[in-house]
Amino acid sequence: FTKPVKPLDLMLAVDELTTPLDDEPLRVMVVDDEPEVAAYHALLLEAAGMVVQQVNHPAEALNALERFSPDLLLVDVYMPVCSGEELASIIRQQPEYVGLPIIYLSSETDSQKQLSAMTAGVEAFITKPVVPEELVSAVKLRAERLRLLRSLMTRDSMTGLYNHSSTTDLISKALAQGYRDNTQHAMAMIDIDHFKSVNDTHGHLAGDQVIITLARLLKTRLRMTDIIGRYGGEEFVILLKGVSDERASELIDTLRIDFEQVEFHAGGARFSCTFSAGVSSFPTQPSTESLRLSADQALYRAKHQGRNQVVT
Ligand code: GH3
Ligand code: MG
Ligand code: MG
Ligand code: MG
Repeated sequence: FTKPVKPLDLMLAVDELTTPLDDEPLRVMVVDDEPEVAAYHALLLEAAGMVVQQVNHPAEALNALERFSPDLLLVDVYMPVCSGEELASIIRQQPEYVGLPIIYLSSETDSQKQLSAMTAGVEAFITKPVVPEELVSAVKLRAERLRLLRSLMTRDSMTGLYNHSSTTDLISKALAQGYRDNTQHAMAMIDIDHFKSVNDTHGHLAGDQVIITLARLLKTRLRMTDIIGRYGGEEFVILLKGVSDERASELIDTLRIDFEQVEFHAGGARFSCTFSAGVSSFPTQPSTESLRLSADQALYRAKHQGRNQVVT
């Protein structure tokens, strides 16, 4: 939390922010009835930097999917209990796995059988024994494509932060977990002050730069596990996990002071900006909606009392 950030660094690091792909290793689930074969394929993929989960019984595949949440599924076609084809069509019936890439491993070269597997929702075939580079590149290509698609759907393209709907989804999930673990969380709602006049005076591009810079500040100074979303145009919602509202207010206040000191440049002019914030806490506020409402009311008071302040 106390990582110091020089204002200039904030301005220069924008490229990093707008890259939607994260550096988390790709996750692959290998389903094969033969443990040695699964282990060999896992080894090849792990050597290429991926995280692999092996499953030897198709019946375990669905549960394992939910726990492991892979970016790709590598399935052996011929398994005694249930064929890879059957498994693929069961998985494809679950809405959350509609887009999950599935690659078939098979010694089958019969094109008719391959076609019927394709109909079950399989994306690609790899013939056994695999050529290691072929396996790795086929897996990588499709898993990365899914990552990109997912991030396009959940991230705001200008700042790389979560967009409105994924912010709400993630917060709701965090609250459900919060009930199970009996933990407290705080929500902060941040809104840039007099932003219309920034646009009017310095232009829309300068306004964008301010938004990107604030996003960058939030991303570098908050924890990886905190949920940071661009909720609206110049409005941000943050879920600070495991902290009280007092602690959250202190933290957001240090960010407020840092942001106030950033000097922006536009067409020869120099200017600075401020933000106001409202903070609410869970489980005092028991739902995403009531947290948001309470933070919004606090934000309203912060604006009303003169802006550039954090109110709980
Ligand atoms: P207040 O202190 O009360 O928040 O005043 P404000 O001027 O910031 O008021 P308000 O929140 O209503 O205005 C937000 C403005 O932000 C209006 C809109 O034109 C501008 N805006 C929204 N999204 C963007 C964006 O992506 N880029 C730029 N440059 N401006 C944006
Ligand atoms: Mg087999
Ligand atoms: Mg606003
Ligand atoms: Mg505003």
